[in-house]
Amino acid sequence: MSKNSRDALPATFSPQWQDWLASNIVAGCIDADLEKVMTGNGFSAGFARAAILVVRAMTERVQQQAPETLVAHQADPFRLAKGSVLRAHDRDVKVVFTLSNPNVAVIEGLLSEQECDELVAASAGKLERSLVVDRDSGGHQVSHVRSSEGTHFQRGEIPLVGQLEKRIAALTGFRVEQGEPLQILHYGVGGEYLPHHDYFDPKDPGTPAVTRQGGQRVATLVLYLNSPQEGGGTAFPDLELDVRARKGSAVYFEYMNRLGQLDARCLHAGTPVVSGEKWIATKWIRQSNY
Ligand SMILES: O=C(O)CCC(=O)C(=O)O
Repeated sequence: MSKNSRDALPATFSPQWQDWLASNIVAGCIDADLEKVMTGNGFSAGFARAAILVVRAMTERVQQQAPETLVAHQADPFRLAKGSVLRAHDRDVKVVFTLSNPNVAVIEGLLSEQECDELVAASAGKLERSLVVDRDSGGHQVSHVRSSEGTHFQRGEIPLVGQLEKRIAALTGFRVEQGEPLQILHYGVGGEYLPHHDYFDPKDPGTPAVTRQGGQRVATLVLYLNSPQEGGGTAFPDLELDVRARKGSAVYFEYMNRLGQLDARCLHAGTPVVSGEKWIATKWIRQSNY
């Protein structure tokens, strides 16, 4: 068999699926789980096995021949520079803090005060207790880890959400379609979200189910819709970083690099609200269209 034919991918295997496969292989997923997701998305088992074989062979060859390209957490150059004022679709925003490796940025003025109030008002009547992903089944459940209530807006569900999604896409470089529905959260006094990762652990049995649509999560933007009186920031214990919640500002962080490696240092927590209340909007971004 010639070198080229050994590495040939099935003709109808899209670049998005190739990226999804390569990044999950690098992240340690086993063939049976990958095949399950692919067959669940309409590929035949034979096609899935062939694609997995080819992409695994290519990925492993890169790992052997160019290990320096696979150094854990090697960040891509960050697009956001501290101090810069950027045009985010229809609004100027200011980057007030950045960290590279992992890429983290704090951005001021992503929403105006009036826009924050509008999102809160549109959410207030439909809040429900927040859930977390069950790591075994991929389903959702109530947990003490997360004492907030929340709701979601589908992409573009109301004009303001559509506008915000375009701003986030302009800033992050990810497509609007890669975003999950916008989550709105409300925490009362004592409310918090204990330290967690937003990505799905490749070793968890429930992960293939939650990554079937859109692949792994790659980045998060947490936008503060009010300024709590005391407490209620976002803490990154491994980065020794505490972000203060300020109305209209956001913290953005990336935890998957181009090679599909996940960065555990993006562990983060919503710290307890000491007085007042806290409102945020969270946008989780996936590897491919969600
Ligand atoms: O409440 C916060 O500041 C963080 C929220 C969060 O971690 C999340 O929505 O994933």
